[in-house]
Amino acid sequence: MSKRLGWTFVCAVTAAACGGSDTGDAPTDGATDDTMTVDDAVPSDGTSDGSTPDSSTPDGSIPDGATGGTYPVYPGCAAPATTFARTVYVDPAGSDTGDGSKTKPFGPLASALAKKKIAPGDHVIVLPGDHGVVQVSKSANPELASATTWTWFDFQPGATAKGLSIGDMAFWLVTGAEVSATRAATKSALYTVTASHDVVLVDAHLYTVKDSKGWTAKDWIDTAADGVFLRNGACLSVARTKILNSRFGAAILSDGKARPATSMKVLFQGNEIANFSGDGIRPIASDVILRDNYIHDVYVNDADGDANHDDGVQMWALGGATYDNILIEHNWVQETTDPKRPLQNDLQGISQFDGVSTNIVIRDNVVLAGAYHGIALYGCEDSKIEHNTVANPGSNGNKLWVGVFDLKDGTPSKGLTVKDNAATTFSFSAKTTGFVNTNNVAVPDPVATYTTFDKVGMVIDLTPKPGSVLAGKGAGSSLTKPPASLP
Ligand SMILES: [Ca+2]
Ligand SMILES: [Ca+2]
Repeated sequence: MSKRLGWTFVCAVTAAACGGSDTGDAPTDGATDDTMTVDDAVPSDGTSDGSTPDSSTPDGSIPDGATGGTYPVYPGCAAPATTFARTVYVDPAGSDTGDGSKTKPFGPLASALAKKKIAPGDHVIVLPGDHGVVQVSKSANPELASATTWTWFDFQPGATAKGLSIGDMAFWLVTGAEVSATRAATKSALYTVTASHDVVLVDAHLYTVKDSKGWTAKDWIDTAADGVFLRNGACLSVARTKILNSRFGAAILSDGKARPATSMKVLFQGNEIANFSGDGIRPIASDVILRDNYIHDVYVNDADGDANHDDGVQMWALGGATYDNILIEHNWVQETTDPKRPLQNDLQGISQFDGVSTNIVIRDNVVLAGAYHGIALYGCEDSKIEHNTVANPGSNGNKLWVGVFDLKDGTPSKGLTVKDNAATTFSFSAKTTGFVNTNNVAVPDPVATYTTFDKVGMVIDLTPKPGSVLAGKGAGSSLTKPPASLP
């Protein structure tokens, strides 16, 4: 394991490693994360947008649609099976001397796995009650590792687990899982998949606690578990899943440096990350789609003891890696839905500050946040930022930008298309090559521009008012109101 990977793993797992110092969010290979101060975040070459359009900018090769219907998967990946070789029942009140039938169910899922009661291709009906720490791994269950047919963990309402991890496996469908544990109790995230392919999680509920109202800053940093950790592997889906009261919502991490090793084919779609204290989603891999997610309510700032620079979505490419083909589409990122609650923090929206990624498409998102970087790419290539809306719903007066900057070593971004966005302001490095900058509309006064922009009640309708600077411009996101919360 390289030094970088070691850091990343530790950071994904251990709160203190990610937030204990001013550079706590920084990889150990010497590059920094987003640890710049707000002041030095402003590029020295200012806000010029005088670059000339370049029609050779690629239009991106990212496939548009998810497939698989009920259980969405990354384009080209296999849809989960709809028929299964056998149906078995697991029940916390059952017995491992049972035969797995409805009347004589096996014991809890963790126990049934340990006693090798589950076979490849099973439809496992997980009955209500606590099923313990559920771990499926090649080392513990070699009989499951070479599966060529789908196995289904079908959690029924009220069926819970204290952790769910899948390692070196293939063709796994998990639905309806309710997974809860504190940070100290999880070895990794609440849901962890490593070195596996074709693993689909849908309609899950992952949380540290259901109600974090009484949490202190320390609880947010040290007690909150990470939600999702996908490391290596391919064709991994997480959909319609609620991640509640977490430290880092989701991390998608390839240990590869270049294709094909970096390709993870992750679809992270229709999820809600509600109440988190670190970053919402970290896509650090090639071939990733983040779509239709609702990321909201970040907690604890530097003064509270958390030096993490919180981002809604943060990419990076370090240690010689280049990641490619990341689509961030139709997501809603909102720093807070309740300005009166304690432990607010200024959130950065969608960002890459370190290293070169290529073919990033950031399209049709809304970012309502207060830490300058509404959408910011540093040194990326052949990428697009289009039809996004960025605004500051807070009272700190920060002018949120959509920005394209140089790498920290001064290498400019190249092949960037930025068009049809609405933001408080725009900030583009004049060194950017192959730069297309069209129809980006500055919205200095969101209250005057949007139909409803109530910073007190946090009621938002981003439909442009008639006659406003944005009316009729065709710029900004198609999203006008926050998505509904998942149950
Ligand atoms: Ca924080
Ligand atoms: Ca961050």
